[in-house]
Amino acid sequence: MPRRRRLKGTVSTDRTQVAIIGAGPAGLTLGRLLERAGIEAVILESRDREYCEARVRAGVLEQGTRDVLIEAGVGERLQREGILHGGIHLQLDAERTRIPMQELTGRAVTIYGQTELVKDLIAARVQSEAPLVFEAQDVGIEGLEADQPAVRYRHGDVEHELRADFIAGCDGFHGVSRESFPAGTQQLWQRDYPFAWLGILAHVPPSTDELIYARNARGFALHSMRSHELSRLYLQVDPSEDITDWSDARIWDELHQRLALPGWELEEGPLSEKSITPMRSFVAAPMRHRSLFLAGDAAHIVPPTGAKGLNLAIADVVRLAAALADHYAASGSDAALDAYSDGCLQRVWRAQHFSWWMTQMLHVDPGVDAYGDQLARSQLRYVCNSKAAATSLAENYVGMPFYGE
Ligand code: RFL
Ligand code: PHB
Repeated sequence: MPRRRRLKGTVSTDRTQVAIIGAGPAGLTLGRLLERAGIEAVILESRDREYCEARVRAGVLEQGTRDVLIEAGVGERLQREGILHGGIHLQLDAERTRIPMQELTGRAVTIYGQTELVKDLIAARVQSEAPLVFEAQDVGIEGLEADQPAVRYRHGDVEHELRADFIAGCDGFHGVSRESFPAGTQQLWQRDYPFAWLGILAHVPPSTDELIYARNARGFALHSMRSHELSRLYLQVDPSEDITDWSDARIWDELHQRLALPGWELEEGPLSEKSITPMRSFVAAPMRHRSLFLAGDAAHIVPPTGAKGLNLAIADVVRLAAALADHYAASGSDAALDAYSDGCLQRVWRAQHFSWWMTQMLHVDPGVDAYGDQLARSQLRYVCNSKAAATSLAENYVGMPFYGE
């Protein structure tokens, strides 16, 4: 735990119904859903607004996620600028196959950057003047065991104590909320992968209509996009790679080799973002301890190959908001709060399996023997050639119906 600096005498005490830690997709969406339900909440975020709005991460929204955002009144730009995709391309060596997801499942995904989504949610909260504190420092949770939960933080020179009925830990994988569970109250599952993703944003129209997930002997590559003008591409690299060793020319050369297809050209453009992200699977359960509820990356991480992380975060908070609404309703039932963790975890484990499965099928694992390599290639070929296998992939990719749908 970080040491809290006590400042001479200035402790400001506030009260709210739900204290939300973290203004990522989970915290901001929860704040919005609670606001619509007439439940008070304060969102505390350690970073500044510019940083939160600039973080480049996810880009694929499940239909359930899209529907929730529209329903919550923050989907206006998403509907205007988001690009609906009814399929993805899977490529093995120089063979590319379209998986017609919408045809197979009746559902589609929307391409819309997490950055844009976060901007929309922040703008909506600022407009409604609901409390959102950026640069909240040394955030810590107290009073859980005594059922008098409070979040302590420092803002500028003032120490704050925010008392709440409930605390929502939406502070991502490196946040403080999960650490506030007493020792021994959570079970953890984790798997690290022997590869990472090098991601770029390229200012060039995408060379493809729909995403391309490609595997060849050199490794995995993904051609995604953010708009009709902006491409997002990824390369599988060793986790020990240093981004400074990857010149723009080297990245494009590798992308050309991994995405190569006779008669198809990958267009190059200037890069504005370049980073390497390690890949990990992680689950912490239960997702609740007394009045503290975890949501999103604070409780679970998936490798991005299945495009599930952001969508899981939204699915969690939809369930949490509904459960809190039940609690505060005149009838006052806590059944949904009690069922929160188990309910979330069913979806979480499905997404865990799907993300792992996509990852091992599409990446070249340096630790796997030649036999294992052939199994992964055979699985990919099967998905490309069997309607039953393709339907299973598509059903997971577009996402299961949301709670309450
Ligand atoms: P976030 O987004 O990490 O937000 C947590 C927020 O909490 C703040 N925070 C604190 N605030 C106060 N006090 C503290 N002590 C705090 N500690 C942290 C942080 O500053 C931050 O603002 O978690 P959240 O809201 O759960 O959202 C999860 C998603 O961001 C994540 O799952 C996705 O980005 C994962 N992901 C993808 N998900 C998809 O569904 N589709 C995709 O296509 C997809 N692509 C991706 C991805 C993640 C990637 N990276 C970089 C890991 C692609 C990549 C490359
Ligand atoms: C992205 O556009 O950032 C993206 C798309 C699909 C994935 C992961 C990331 O599976």
